[in-house]
Amino acid sequence: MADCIFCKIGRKEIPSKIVYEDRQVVAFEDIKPQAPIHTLVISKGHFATLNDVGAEEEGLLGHMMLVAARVAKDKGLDKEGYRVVANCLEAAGQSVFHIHLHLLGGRRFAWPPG
Ligand code: DGP
Repeated sequence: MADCIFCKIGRKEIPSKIVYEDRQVVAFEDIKPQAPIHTLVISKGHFATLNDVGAEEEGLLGHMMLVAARVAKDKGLDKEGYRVVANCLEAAGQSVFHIHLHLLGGRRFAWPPG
């Protein structure tokens, strides 16, 4: 999508601190971190929300989770724990309409979430 900010980050048209990249995904640091570690994992392909991802993308979604776990391990969070979140639509707090996982760590998190 030409005007999607995360598509632009994926194409390197907008700078970001990339920590991992492969054929399907890019992981980069969140510009407005909510925890000492806050990394986003995005798909390279454009899907506005989780509602727009079909069953044929099961592999992509699984890959995004595995990349989040891999980055968590790279950042030393695998022992103390971390949270992986996907917000879908405004009521859940989605502000960028391109699917992404938030990897959050480095502090304790409340449950239930706010
Ligand atoms: P969400 O609200 O779940 O859609 O999360 C979007 C996140 O994206 C939010 O934590 C802030 C982050 N973000 C928005 N614009 C940019 C940007 O241009 N660069 C980076 N690195 N992060 C961004």
